[in-house]
Amino acid sequence: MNKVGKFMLIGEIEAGKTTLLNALFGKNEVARKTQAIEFEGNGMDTPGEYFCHPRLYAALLCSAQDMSTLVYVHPADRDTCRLPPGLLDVYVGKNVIGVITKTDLPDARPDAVETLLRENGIHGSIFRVSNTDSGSIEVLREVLLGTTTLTKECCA
Ligand SMILES: Nc1nc2c(ncn2[C@@H]2O[C@H](COP(=O)(O)OP(=O)(O)O)[C@@H](O)[C@H]2O)c(=O)[nH]1
Ligand SMILES: [Mg+2]
Repeated sequence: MNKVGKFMLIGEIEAGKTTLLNALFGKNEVARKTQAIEFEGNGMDTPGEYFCHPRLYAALLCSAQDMSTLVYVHPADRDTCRLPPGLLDVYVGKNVIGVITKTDLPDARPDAVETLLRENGIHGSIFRVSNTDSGSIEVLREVLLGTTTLTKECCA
């Protein structure tokens, strides 16, 4: 069993990372474009660029060093995944979980996205959220901000 501890949100630009972090911490502000790493409580937000450009992977991995949990964020309406194979498995012993955002969109396909995430190496729990559904945020808040312990399947 692994504690969530500090967690880091990673994923492509516009995946909904900043909106999610704000919602988790009850901040009602509209997400600005994330230009640098930002902290909120035990959570870390990262710019999508870190994830999209191979030359910036080092920055991402460096920031991930102190984190116990890596949270890969992917929108429900995007059916491609640019997660570089093995990137999240670099550190042994971290929890690697997935969050599918924007499930409220009319063209959301969360089942297909969940399959995509599994194919791309997200072995741990996968949560589905929408910022229009406070219940979905509450479930994730319990996991990331609460005292829940993740099961072994979440460990890379
Ligand atoms: N419909 C919908 N839009 C969302 C949701 N979460 C985020 N967005 C929108 O998606 C866009 C990108 O969000 P942002 O949090 O900045 O993404 P980031 O680049 O991953 O940090 C913004 O216009 C958000 O308002 C959601 O659950 N549903
Ligand atoms: Mg952002």
